[in-house]
Amino acid sequence: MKRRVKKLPQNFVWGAATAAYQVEGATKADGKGENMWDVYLAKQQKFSPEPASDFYVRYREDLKLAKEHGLNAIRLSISWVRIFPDIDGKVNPLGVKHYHELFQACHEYGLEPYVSLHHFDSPQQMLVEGDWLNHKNIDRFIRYAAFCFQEFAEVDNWFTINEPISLASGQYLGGQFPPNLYFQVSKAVQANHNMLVAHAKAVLKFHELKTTGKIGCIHALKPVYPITETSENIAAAARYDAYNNRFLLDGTLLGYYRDETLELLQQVLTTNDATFTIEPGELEIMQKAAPLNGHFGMNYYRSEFIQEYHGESEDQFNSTGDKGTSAFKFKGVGEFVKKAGVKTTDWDWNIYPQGLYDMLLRLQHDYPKLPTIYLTENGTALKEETPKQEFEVINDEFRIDYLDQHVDKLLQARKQGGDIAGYFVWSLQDQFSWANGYNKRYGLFHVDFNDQKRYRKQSALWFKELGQTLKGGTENE
Ligand code: BGP
Repeated sequence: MKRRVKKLPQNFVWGAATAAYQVEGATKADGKGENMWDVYLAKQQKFSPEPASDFYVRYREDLKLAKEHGLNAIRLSISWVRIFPDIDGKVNPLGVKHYHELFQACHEYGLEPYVSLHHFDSPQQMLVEGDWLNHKNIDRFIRYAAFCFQEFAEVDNWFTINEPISLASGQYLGGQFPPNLYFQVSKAVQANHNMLVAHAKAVLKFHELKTTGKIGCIHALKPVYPITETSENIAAAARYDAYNNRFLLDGTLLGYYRDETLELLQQVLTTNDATFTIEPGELEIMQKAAPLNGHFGMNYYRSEFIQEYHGESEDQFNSTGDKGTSAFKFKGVGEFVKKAGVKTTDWDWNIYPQGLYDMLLRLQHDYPKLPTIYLTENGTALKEETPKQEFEVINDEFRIDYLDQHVDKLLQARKQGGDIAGYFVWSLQDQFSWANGYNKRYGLFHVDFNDQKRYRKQSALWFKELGQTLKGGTENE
């Protein structure tokens, strides 16, 4: 098939992403405490976080593969409960040692670590006490963050929280994430706001401690388009956009919510009998932190097409990969619909690279003081069989085409002047997917979850080929 991207820009960060809970396994090793997923998955009895990709033990093998396939960076997250098994208690030296060794290995393999503090994995005690809805948990997060900033001086690139919107919506709208609540809109919006406050406080702490390096937040941005250009559908798109994108972007990058953002969000709140509160002093903190963001992570997988909707809310989640089984209807906000000509994955995610381009341009337009951007996650899931032969390379042409289209759009946006410094594919190796288990595979490397053998996919070779263009390469195009 024809490839669009031929060359990467010089000094481009070319990496792959992981998240602690999705790869590590070893959920009871070395004195680790319980996080909310340990408890929820044990109760749910459907998916197990063990063995995941056994990365806690096999990280060297995966880092070596990454290095051999042209990568120069990796996204990792620290598991909070490995550092503080008791959220208010003492530091666990074994957890600390593990991450020092992991970061050191990254450097040995020439992979720059980009490290998140929180990737969906709140400690269980934090969940019991209201997770991000409780301000006490923000203070606990800052204690943990401050410890990491001081301890892990070998890390230069930090992110605070991964995808507040996905966490809040999974917890309080769709109910796929613990505590599994359904369309509790007040909670969802409040949790988002509180995570932005937590992010801002962590940024201020980072600077107060004179930590070297850069810090930022990661948002999952989902462009939303009216299915047809009627005024009703345009309004539906604007409301969903305010809930999903604009509120979070304003809060992070401006440090306040623009009037129009709040007006649109208020429409969402009003129809859903919902409210949220900004505590005194929070906006000052957010405003102080906004210009101190050293970089910004954007995760992009899909766009949505929407039409107006006034019925009851409903979220049918496709966790199995049975195409066409999902539905999302948000009362007074809108209903997701499919657009003719736009292909979807088996999990019903629209494949729409143009959305990435549009969003990258919009970021530059709406947030002129935007720091350096990384595309911190992008990729597509496939169901894949484990090869019969040891050295067989899995044919994932569908994935290569997806990645090629998206990297191409990213480079086009960069050409328009965007300071877009890197790309991280989701994911490095096949991993445990929170609400989908193990058959939703994203990796450049296939993992046989029975014996933990790794197999290459063609996409890893494609990645390598482009990675090689970085050496002494000139500007793309
Ligand atoms: C992002 C998360 C990742 C990862 C990815 C794929 O939202 O940051 O942790 O899971 O999406 O999502 P899923 O595994 O649900 O398909």
